[in-house]
Amino acid sequence: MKAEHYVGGVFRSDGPSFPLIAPVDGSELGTVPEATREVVDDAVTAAQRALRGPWGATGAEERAAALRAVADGIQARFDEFVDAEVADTGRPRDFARTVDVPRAIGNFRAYADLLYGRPERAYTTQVPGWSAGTGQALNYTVRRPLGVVAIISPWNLPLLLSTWKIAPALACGNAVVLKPSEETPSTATLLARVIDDAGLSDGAFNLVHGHGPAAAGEFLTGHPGVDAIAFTGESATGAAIMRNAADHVTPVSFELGGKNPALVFADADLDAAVDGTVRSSFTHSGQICLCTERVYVDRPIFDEFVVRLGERASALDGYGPMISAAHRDKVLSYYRLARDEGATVVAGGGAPAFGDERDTGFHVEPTVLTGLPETARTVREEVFGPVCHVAPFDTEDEALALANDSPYGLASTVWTRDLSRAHRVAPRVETGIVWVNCWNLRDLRTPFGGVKASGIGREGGEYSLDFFSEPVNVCIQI
Ligand code: NAD
Ligand code: 6OD
Repeated sequence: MKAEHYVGGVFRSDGPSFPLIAPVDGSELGTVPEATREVVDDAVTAAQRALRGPWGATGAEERAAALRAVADGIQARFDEFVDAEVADTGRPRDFARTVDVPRAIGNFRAYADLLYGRPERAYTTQVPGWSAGTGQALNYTVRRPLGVVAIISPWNLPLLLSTWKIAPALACGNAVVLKPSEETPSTATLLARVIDDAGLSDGAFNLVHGHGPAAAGEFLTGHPGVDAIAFTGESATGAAIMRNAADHVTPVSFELGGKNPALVFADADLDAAVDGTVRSSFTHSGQICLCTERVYVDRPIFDEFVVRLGERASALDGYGPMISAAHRDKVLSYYRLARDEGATVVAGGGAPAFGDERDTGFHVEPTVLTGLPETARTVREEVFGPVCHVAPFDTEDEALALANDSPYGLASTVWTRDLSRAHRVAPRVETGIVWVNCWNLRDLRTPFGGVKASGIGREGGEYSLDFFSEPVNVCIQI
């Protein structure tokens, strides 16, 4: 797969490039072009031109048809998308087949569907001389696209998370410039091919590859021609982007990091809670922003829960690698730090030796820790690997206090069979998403996002359409 920029309807790969490394075995997959400031300028200019041209004149029905054509195009090249995602990320093939690619198709279909039934003019009111001014007025609201939207996406769910923003941005009539993660450029390039084949107007969707700081990401997010930024990634990167965007007061939607808690009450279905925590801590080797890294367990079931979770973690196989050597080293440094901080390692704690080609890849063991104080860095900082720390609690209030004592607030899971407790506890957990007796069960229309350092704004369904369009009030005096 050859990574290419896609600017104003033209594929190009001029300028410098860097190697793309396969995380599964460390081999070189190819090279990726690094967008210079000129390439980024060209992409923003192409997007602006599209908005002044045919793309800017499209109606909702035409855009819905375009989104469906993109969904069909991904479906037609399903296996190529799976191959590209597996090669870039090293994830199990089944995950790409059942999650990444179907969800990308679902993102385009869902926003095409949502365009129907959404009035472009909404909420009409008659104001009988009620405020400043005289006479009666008819007010109505028109929704306008924001303009050029920069989308910056991470490596952990490359296609899923970029299409999660591209689809609603295009649905609302914006022009998009996507900069995917430098670690995972391939499905974005394939998507550009599909969009090109689907016949969207030149410049409606543009793709530039490259790094973040002092590179394509920074050039794009600080560009005066960018009207909005939708970003997914680390909280520290979000802060850097905010500073960069501040000069132009560019609006942002941020989906950021987390240190997600799970609360397991003694009245929970223990089998389900153990199963669920194995999934929530170790799916995609912990490289999903929603993964659980802190587990708080009611003291009467604490010992049994820890033993069972440890056994299950030790028995996991077929798990994928960390995305890069640098990320593997970061995760292993937290495993060492945990020991230095006094943790008991119940399972894992190092790098596996497979005795095959995977040993040159970037794998780490699924790891379960106990015994750390809440002040330990391993308990407070996002590791973004297959690791969780398990600690006991004695009361519901204590469980909530422990869960909420974090700078982050993305997602949480509550395990209980007591309906009253579920309703009592869920609204008090300070996270944007609370799952009860499940994890990562997603309806694309629900609000998705974090509180505190985990994000700004909500996306999903109407929430995305609200971010990617601007309500404009028209007031006509009667
Ligand atoms: P990252 O912040 O390092 O990079 C994300 C993107 O930002 C990449 O495309 C990168 O090139 C770009 N970037 C980096 N520095 C930049 C800068 N100064 N200006 C502009 N762009 C810049 O994140 P990552 O390592 O790719 O992803 C893992 C992180 O993402 C974790 O913290 C995880 O929790 C978070 N995440 C959050 C969500 C969510 O929905 N809340 C979803 C997925 C991942
Ligand atoms: O499922 C989604 O819509 C979504 N945004 C998931 C994010 C996962 C983070 O890694």
